[in-house]
Amino acid sequence: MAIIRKILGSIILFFNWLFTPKGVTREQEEQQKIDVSTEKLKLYQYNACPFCVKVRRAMKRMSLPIELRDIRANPEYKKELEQEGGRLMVPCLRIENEDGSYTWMYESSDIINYLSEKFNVTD
Ligand SMILES: N[C@@H](CCC(=O)N[C@@H](CS)C(=O)NCC(=O)O)C(=O)O
Repeated sequence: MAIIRKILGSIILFFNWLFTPKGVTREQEEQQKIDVSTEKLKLYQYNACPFCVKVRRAMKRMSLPIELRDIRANPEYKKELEQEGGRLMVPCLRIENEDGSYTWMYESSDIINYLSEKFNVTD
């Protein structure tokens, strides 16, 4: 089972690499504002997870440089996700609120919709 998952993961990553989407181009000033705004966002994920690939591709299309937190490579991120997010499921977007608290958003489609609305990009 682990081998099948590994093979499928490699195939997904290969096609993702082959058909890497193009990002939107913005005026430098506008992109800089977005870059600052995305500092409040962290995506908990791992490389070969198909739902994570879906979100990463959307981020690429929208040119959003959101920090990726690989839960397989870093046990601290895994612990944070499970203990603070409440569930060990990826992808999960951690959103830093105005008051410093965090909102943990699960579900790839919800994350993509949130990003499209926040950054005004139709994905
Ligand atoms: N409906 C979810 C599915 C996410 C999902 O199944 N993620 C897998 C990895 S690819 C996972 O974390 N599974 C662990 C679990 O469901 O507890 C989405 O679209 O984000």
